[in-house]
Amino acid sequence: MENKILKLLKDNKDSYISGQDISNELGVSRTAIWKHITKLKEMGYEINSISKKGYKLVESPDLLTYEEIKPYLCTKLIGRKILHFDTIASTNSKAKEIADFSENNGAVIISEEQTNGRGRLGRTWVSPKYKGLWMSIILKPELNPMEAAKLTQIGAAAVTKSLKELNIDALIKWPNDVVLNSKKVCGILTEMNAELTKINYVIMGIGINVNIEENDFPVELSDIASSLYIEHGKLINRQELTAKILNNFETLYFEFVNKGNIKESIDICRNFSALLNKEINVIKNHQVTPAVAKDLDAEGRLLVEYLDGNTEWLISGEVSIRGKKGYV
Ligand code: BTX
Repeated sequence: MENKILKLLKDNKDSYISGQDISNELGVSRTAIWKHITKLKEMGYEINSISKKGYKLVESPDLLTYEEIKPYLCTKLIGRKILHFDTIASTNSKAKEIADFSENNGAVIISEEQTNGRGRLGRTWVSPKYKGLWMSIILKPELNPMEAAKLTQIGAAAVTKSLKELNIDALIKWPNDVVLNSKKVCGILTEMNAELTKINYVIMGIGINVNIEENDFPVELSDIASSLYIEHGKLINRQELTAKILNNFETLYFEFVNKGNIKESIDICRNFSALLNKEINVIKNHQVTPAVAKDLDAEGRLLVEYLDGNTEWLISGEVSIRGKKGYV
């Protein structure tokens, strides 16, 4: 009901709308409307109320709700349903719970804060309140499970393309990080529930350090993590960024699942790779092997050449860059 009232207020943003008109439109009592307006105010909406005139929306808070993202959104499916939370353990975990029991293809879970944000291999993802973008997209593609790893590349391409549109030149650290000035500003966690030949669902979790300030990161991350704000020097509109990512993701994702075409995504990953032609460490089962990153193929695999001249195509995995700078 709050969303319906908000929509009416936004549709009438230059004038007052009376409680009676809202009540007639939505078929609920004026007392109920007053309660919902109070709730909206608690959420941070600034709403003027004048007796005999009604209500007028003065300012909206910086929240990642569907109502606030919608003006920038031009998707058909992805993000047309957004479940917004103020605080949650992990959007990926919530998305899994939802995907287990309902259709919800293309639905997006967003939380202003995660108390147990997850990275790969059980690692932690720091997710402070109101300053990042912590979201998970529920996908139910008709793909062979072997193809699912490519979805991470599509996610990374969508993030990088969106940042370019905001004049932020980020690079992709294959397979699942986006870096800016050699520091990690985004991580992607793709999780799948599948049978041998059929995907039940994929959860694409995207975490972006948007307007985080230096002292929001724990000290142990200060050398490797940064935010768009720290590196770019300007506060970013999180609602616009979220919509851009969903818009770009949908285009690249539909191209792949409907037409089998992943070229644009791979081109973005290759053209904006933080790894290609660099000396890297390939880390497998805690074993670190120096190599050079040579190429990214049409399947999204990374070609590496080891010091003994042997080469290997990596499907996904852990790599770090050797050399002057720590993380990349
Ligand atoms: P990853 O395993 O590649 O990276 C995790 C590592 O990155 C951590 O061990 C830590 O060193 C570092 N790290 C932790 N927090 C941050 C941060 N905010 N910025 C930069 N570096 C950090 C990458 O995993 C995948 C992360 C996905 C996060 C999203 S958020 C929405 C969704 N829900 C959820 O629980 N996870 C995903």
